[in-house]
Amino acid sequence: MSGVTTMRLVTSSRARAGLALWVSSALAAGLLLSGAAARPIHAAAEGTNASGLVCTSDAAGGTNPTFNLTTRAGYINLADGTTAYTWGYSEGSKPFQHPGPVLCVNEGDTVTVILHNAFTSTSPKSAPAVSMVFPGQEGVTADGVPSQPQMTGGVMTSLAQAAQPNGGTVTYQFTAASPGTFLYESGGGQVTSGTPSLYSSPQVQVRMGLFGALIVRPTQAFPGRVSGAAYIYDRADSQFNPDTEFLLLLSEIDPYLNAKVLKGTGAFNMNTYHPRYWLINGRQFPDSIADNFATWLPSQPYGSLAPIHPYDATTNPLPAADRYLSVGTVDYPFHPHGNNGKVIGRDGTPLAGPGGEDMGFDKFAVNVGPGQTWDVLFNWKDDEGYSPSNEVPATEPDLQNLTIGMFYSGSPYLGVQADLPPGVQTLNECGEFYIIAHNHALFQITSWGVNMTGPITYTRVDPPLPNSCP
Ligand SMILES: [Cu+2]
Repeated sequence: MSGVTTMRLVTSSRARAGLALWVSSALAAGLLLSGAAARPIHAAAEGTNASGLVCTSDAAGGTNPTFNLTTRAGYINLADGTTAYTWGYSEGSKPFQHPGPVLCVNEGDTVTVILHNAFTSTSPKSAPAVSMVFPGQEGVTADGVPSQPQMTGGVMTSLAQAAQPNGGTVTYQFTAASPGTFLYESGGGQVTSGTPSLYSSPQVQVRMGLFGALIVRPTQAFPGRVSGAAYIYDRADSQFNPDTEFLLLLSEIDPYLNAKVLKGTGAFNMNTYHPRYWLINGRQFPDSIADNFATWLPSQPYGSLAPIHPYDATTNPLPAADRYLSVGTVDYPFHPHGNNGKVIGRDGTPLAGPGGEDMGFDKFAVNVGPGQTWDVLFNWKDDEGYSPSNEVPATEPDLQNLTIGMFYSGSPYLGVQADLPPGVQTLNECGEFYIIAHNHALFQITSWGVNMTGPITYTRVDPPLPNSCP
């Protein structure tokens, strides 16, 4: 190999100091909102992490959190250049976002969610009542009484007590009894008289975007627990690297339904419902790999790029965590390329035998069904250790016989950058590897027929720390 540059190594203290300086100045300049954010930064606090799970926690930061969620309507960008009229839950008085904030709580917390229905007859025109349900949580109350289906004129019109439009509220409360990954979503809107409308249907309200993720973090003592470490469940074998925790909330859009809801009048036959767009965390590729809070996606704050480092028994022994959730209508067979994940939990339940035996299993494609959540641990191993001194045992074709993609560093070796042919551009910053991860129902990685968009994201394997990655 000619023209190979060696990886620039700096000491870890220098790298950290440099990173800290860069981060503080970048924060001051608002640069973390651009595509040039530093990695790795996954501090789980809203507005600071360029990639990875973004937690919304209780504003006061204490136990027994309270969240104020407000219904909003707005527009999201889709990968074919169009927009979709969508609904969402936003925190407090914040503007419309899609999907709703990721609510992070601790096991045992009494969780209070106050739903404010800000829908009015001007936005959206249908001004429906809206409720919330918390699948997987038991003993949920609404305004102090059991949360339960609501009937109007002998017809069930909502799965829970609903907040009426023009400022109605409902206070839901439950004890987050079990750790894991959960959904929250609309249970529809109870109509006070007459017959249920299209717009009050839970099916339609979830399709319109009234959903989000709820993360319950474990707090129990258990054998092998390391104080301060991160776990998915109350089990030592569910430990993961908290710098590499990722959310993949999968959804879909039928633009005809959204257009009908925007218009706010008339009927829509749900038997003709036919999604044309599929999304991860409310975005489509390539926006899916943009940073959290990318400025050009003001209503779609959450990215899904997954930056990790190679497994190393000493410096990086813990796996990354993927939390998959689906609010779709059909199975989404999601598969990270080149990697099995270890499925350790489903629907907020650890995969364990009656004696606590580890019943987790390796899986290539993660087939996330409607309403399901899957907790998956994974890492990436540089098993062969290929480097310029341990060359790939195959002759690389001449540059003029190659078509080089935009994520290629010019070298097959992790952490190495090399010459590229004239005119070839690269987004590869430090010899990192990009490995695609996508919905394997290939017709779903489209946007109304525009191919290679939709639920596609990437695992980004950076060279081991310390590295020269910006
Ligand atoms: Cu594939």
